[in-house]
Amino acid sequence: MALTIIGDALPNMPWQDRPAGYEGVLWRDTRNPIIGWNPTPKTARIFNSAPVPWGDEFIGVFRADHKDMYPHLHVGRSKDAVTWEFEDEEIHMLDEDGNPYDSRYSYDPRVVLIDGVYYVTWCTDFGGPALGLARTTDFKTFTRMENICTPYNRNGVLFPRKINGDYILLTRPSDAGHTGFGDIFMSRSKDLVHWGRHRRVMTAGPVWWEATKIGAGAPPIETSEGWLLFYHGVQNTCNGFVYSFGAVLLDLENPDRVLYRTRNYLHTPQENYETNGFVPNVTFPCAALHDPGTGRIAVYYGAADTYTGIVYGYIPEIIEQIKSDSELIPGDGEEVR
Ligand code: BMA
Repeated sequence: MALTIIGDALPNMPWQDRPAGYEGVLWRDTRNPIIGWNPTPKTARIFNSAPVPWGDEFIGVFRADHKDMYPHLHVGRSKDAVTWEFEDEEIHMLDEDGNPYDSRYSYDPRVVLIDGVYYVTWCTDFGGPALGLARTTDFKTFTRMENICTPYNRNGVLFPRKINGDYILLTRPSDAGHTGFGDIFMSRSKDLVHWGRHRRVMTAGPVWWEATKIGAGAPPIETSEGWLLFYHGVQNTCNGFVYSFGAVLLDLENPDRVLYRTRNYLHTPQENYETNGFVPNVTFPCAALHDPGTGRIAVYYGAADTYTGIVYGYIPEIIEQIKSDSELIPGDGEEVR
């Protein structure tokens, strides 16, 4: 049966063909890193970020670490999703009553469009890292909603549509520091305020590249084979954490069930801008652009907590790779409460 990929046509998404002789299903943009050091006067590094289509162009919410090292969220705009212009001033949010509601720090945003509204999830300071939620329709005014959860949690990723009347969210409970553990969980909500029916979706390990902890990456992409989710996996080495990424297919109706899971990573730090920087050996996906007609996908990832890179691939090939290289681990495919 032919694969169906859901989503709006995006023929203007960035693209480069697979390099001759390259066998992997994800290949790097030759212009990587597309964002380098000191991208604006106030900011030192922009990485772990979330572009989305915006009319014929692109817009996004970007993680920018300032020169006092605090991370904040900034708006960026681009005609081609490769060359970006950023606002030097961070996003200042308002609460539902129109009062200022900023966070001491904000990082690792994900953006998803649901029923005409863009929702931003990110790691916010709530007496410790927790998940924040805001909505916007114009990327000028951001209305901050109730925080999704209490500390400690990171990597909040919303699905792009409700399933059986529920908003669906992936999270990764953590600790206050650099967290030496972590599984991916799922919660449901009718109103984006009250979350419940929590389930464990995936556990870390035992394969070494993802043995220490895992976290959801880009918002899942709906296909007839299941929800395609890119996620990061961390290995602890004698030289510190190494962040790679892989992918899974989740059940369409019950996305807490893993159908297939790559045994081998799909991407790992290898190029200089991935292995050297503020935090070496980190590749951290937070967004993907895709064009259903051609099956093309561009995954955006932070590199070494310093740069932003893009890798390209074809969704049908990635799905084939996930299925042919799949190894489920205990709990995958079952309902885990
Ligand atoms: C995680 C998050 C990410 C970061 C990664 C590697 O815990 O803080 O923002 O990219 O560590 O430093």
